[in-house]
Amino acid sequence: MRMLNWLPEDVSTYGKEVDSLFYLIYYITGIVFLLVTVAMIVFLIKYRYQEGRRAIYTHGSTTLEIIWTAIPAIILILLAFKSQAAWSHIKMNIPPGEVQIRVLAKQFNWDITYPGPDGKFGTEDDLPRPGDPAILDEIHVPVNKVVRVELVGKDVIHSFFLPHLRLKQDVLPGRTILAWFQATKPGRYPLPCAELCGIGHSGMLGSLIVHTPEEYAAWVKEKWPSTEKAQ
Ligand SMILES: [Cu+2]
Repeated sequence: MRMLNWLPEDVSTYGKEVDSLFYLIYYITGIVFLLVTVAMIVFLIKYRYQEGRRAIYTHGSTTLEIIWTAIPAIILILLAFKSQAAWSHIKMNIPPGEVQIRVLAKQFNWDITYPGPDGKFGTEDDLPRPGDPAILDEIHVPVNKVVRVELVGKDVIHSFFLPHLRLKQDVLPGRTILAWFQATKPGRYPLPCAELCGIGHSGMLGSLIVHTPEEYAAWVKEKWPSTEKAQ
């Protein structure tokens, strides 16, 4: 089964919840696909043209129809119940977050704002500072900390996608949508836009840089040199 394991590396605290659901659905559909294919090949051979055999007409079978309707319906209901817990954990109960970032999605960049050491947006220590150029397509976060992301859309619908963090969230103009993640491994991970948003969509690719605690402290010190204490 390892050969079927083609998802990107999971570096998210809730990655296993998402992956186990994905693989459950993947195996169910895979088994059904095999059964249907085998049945089709068997029927092709068994009912092929034979000299002197007459075709028969059948109205079908009510019992069989009930069975093949009921089984998928039951599977669907079980999957709905099983995915509810993950949905509620990842999408409904957004934790306050030890680190905050705001991401403005626009054609065709991720425009990042950091709240600075006070953890509040709209204050003097925000980055970028007034007059500074925008910070585009690079998000710096520490490993093992809950990161809360405020997603704001400027023009059209975009989708904030961190495949290694198992997070995908649409970003809509005129709305602030909250998301969160907690990375378990330092590294640089791609941040593509997952919603076709215009001519430059394929170039709308940022990076998430997950730092070790030491690296992150150094990064914070570089950005906010005057503050002693930083988050
Ligand atoms: Cu986009």
